[in-house]
Amino acid sequence: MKIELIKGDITKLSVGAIVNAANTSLLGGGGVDGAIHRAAGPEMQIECRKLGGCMTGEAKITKGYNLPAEYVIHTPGPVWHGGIRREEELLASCYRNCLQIAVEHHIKTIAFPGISTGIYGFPKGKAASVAVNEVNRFLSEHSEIEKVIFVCFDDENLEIYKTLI
Ligand code: AR6
Repeated sequence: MKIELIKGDITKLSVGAIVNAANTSLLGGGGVDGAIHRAAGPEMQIECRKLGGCMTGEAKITKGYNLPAEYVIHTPGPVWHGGIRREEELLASCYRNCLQIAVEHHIKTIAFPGISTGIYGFPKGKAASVAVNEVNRFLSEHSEIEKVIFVCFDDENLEIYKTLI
């Protein structure tokens, strides 16, 4: 099985890359984004500033600096508007683009938080099924990635993912 499920703090993981549920400025914020920037240290924000932001559904990579992870892949997920603004499609594109960047950087292990399921209000069940479907689809077409870890911060998300995997 290439997919693993864990409960915990993504900033503690010693993996090739962790994914940051960012905003389009890429300059940091609350939630997992704040935690990742705090743990990585100020140098990561300096690198982020040079990236010129990122569109929703796309992704950009930086080094991990003081994090145990080698890289951070930053992706702004969609804000949930009730499902009428292509939110599911945009969320799927976040997962796909992060995995594509990982392949391009020869990253073998990548850990995802529940992108958009906090401050951005995406329903957790819908978001988890988009995440699992998109990751499965990508892994079936690309053998380079050895492990994808879904990191659940709370029990509710953990239970949702358990039923899907
Ligand atoms: N490790 C793993 N997961 C976490 C952690 C952590 N340390 N902290 C929170 N989560 P959110 P969004 C989970 O709000 O909804 C920021 O201000 C959390 O429980 O971090 O994509 C950005 O700058 C939830 O399931 O991201 C944007 O403005 C998931 O991570 C905006 O928030 C995502 O919650 C992005 O909102």
